[in-house]
Amino acid sequence: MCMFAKRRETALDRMAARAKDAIALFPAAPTFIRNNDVEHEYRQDSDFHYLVGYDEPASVAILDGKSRELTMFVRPRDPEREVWDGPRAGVDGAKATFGAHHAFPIAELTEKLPKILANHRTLYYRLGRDRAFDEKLFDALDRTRAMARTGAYWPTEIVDPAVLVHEMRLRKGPDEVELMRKAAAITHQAHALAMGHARPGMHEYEIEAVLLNTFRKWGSERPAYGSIVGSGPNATVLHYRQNDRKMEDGDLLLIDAGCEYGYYASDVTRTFPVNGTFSKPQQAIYELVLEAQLAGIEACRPGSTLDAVHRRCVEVLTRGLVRLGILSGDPEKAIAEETFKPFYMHRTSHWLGMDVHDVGGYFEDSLPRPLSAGMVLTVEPGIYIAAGRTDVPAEYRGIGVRIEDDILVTATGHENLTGAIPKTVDELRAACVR
Ligand SMILES: [Mn+2]
Repeated sequence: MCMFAKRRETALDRMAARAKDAIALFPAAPTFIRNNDVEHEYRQDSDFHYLVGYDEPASVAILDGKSRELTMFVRPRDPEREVWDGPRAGVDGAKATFGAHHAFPIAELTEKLPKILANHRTLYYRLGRDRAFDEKLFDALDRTRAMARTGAYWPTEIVDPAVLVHEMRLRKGPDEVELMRKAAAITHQAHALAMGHARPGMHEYEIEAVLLNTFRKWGSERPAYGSIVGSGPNATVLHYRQNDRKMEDGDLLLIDAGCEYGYYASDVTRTFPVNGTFSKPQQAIYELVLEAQLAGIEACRPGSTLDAVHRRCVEVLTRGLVRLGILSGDPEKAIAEETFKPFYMHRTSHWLGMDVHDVGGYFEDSLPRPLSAGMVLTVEPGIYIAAGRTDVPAEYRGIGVRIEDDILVTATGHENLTGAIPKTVDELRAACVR
């Protein structure tokens, strides 16, 4: 049985465990106009791809919990359109290639959906994400309710499929880990080449070009998110995206970039000197962030939590900031009172998978969720000292450092999927050889 069929079986088992006559409906990602008649690049919805592996727009996948069958509504074959846009799987392909038990042209959805929804009590559907599709569903539900006169019943409960599919996606199976390893390997290449390439006088976008070129060259479909290439003071801007500054001698360069491979993301940050050599204050900040990151990674094991990982990073960073004279007073008090926040204002981790900020609950009954084997998270502490902070010793102003790796939780601890990308001061010196 193929990977997607297995996932559908698991989803159906989970549906059956919760309600005996459930049905789940997953619309494909909508298309978006970029400008005039040009669309944004299309990427299938992650849940849809996870369950079906079918990546065309204008489609709907329906899992029937009673019959345990997959019904698909898809774009029909259209020789004239296919001349322009390329081949479509069509109705026959949905059955032959993607395992649908029933398949129809998408134009028949309005007519057929009320009857498909009938005689199910629970409907799994994510409300509020695609408002245009919500409207279609409301109309169908209305018509299903009108069928009550004929003895049919209708879904009286709508449940967010997050409790179904997102919990499955949170723990990665071997197939998924394999794809994440591949994404990590390509991202490794890209960061290493960027380190070897950067020079004072170059623009940030030239380095972005190296990253994107490397992603595509090794078969990545696209970056997993917009690449951040921030030099000098731009390294202190968390979501810097212009990537158009001319890099100067003495700058640090912060690169937060990762590719997507087979629908799985990598998410890596490295910070290194544009001229290959850290200044003393830069190195002091860098080694502090590295110490915090290694402490955070060390805390990744089954039973630990994202909160515990964050706490470890905060402890190391705050004590270091006091040691360097950037924060004053008692370090434990600074931790308790969160006076580190002007220099470390974000959380340390997020889930990683098909989405760069991946799905899956962060809390269980309001408590931080224990880590377990198969979860993948980032560990990405940083220190950001804005150039204008006159309350900080002058030598540290304008320094921004973040270090981020992708950590797979294993049965006994963790595996750093991106740990081979140069990271220590010595490794960076070697990678930046001029
Ligand atoms: Mn991240």
